[in-house]
Amino acid sequence: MPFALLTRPGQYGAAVTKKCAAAWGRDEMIEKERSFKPVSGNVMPRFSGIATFMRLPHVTDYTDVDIGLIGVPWDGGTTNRAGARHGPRQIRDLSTMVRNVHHKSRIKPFDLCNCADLGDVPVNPIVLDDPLQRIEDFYARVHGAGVVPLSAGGDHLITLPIMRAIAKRESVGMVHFDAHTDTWDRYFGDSIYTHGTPFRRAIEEGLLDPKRTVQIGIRGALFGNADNDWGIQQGIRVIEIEEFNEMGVEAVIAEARRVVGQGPTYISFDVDGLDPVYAPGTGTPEIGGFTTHEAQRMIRGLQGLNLVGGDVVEVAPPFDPSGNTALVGATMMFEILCVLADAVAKAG
Ligand SMILES: [Mn+2]
Repeated sequence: MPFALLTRPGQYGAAVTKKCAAAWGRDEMIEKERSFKPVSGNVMPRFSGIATFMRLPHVTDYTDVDIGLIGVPWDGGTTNRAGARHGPRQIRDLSTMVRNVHHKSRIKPFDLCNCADLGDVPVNPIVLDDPLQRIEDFYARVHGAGVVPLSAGGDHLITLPIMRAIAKRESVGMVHFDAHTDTWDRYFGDSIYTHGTPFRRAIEEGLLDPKRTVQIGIRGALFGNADNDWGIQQGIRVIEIEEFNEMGVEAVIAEARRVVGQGPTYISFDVDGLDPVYAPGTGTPEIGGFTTHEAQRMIRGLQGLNLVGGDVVEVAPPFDPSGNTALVGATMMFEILCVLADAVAKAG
């Protein structure tokens, strides 16, 4: 095994559970089956232990895993302010704030599905082609094992090799939260792989169905009109922030659901879709974005869709000494996890 096993399913087992239940009488303590469950903050304090996503067991054997939480610490596609390579580690740290039950939907993702931290993709920070292949290979193994991926980037280019691994046989639709369309063509002459181009490449490669894609929160100055017009010409439903504000959250949810329909759908959440007052720690901030709570409501509104994976990208800790952007990223991962676990459980 390439990695040490940090925590094992069932490591904090029935004996500990019963003892703690007797001491505190808490409901979550008397669950019989602790495999693939987060370590309770009432067994091991939330600030302690080795940080994994949402305090889940870290596994390298994917047997019995339904949803895999994966870090992709790579920002080699970044065209301006690098730093998202540091995202997964700080998101793991801040994800210890997450608990087990969604307060609004009452979804219990860790009861619905076996969730685990599958670790980080062992990327190469020096070059471009090699890490794209490494990411694709990692996700091909995950997908081949029947595990649904929920990822933490990394810059937005990571979504392209993820789609290469999971959407080869059947293209996916996408609900895409972002300030930018990421369907631009090329940078610096002939560079076709950057964090501003993943979805043009994914459409060209037949991985992403533009007619089942909705982009929400788009804004910011362009290099040229073609930056945004190309995607619209392909059939993408682009909801710029001005239209978002005119429509309101409920109408945007209805429109997103109409666009993606019941086909397989991926959720991609770029934290720069949020206003930078909520997420300053990102490489390409654009003012005038949606709020954290609007984002939470929109993700919750995707419950019941045929969801096949998701990611939260562009958290760049060096630009946010407070760490709040990573907390936002971790919380958006939990929001996505809840609707994803609901979908995976119903798909059986
Ligand atoms: Mn993006």
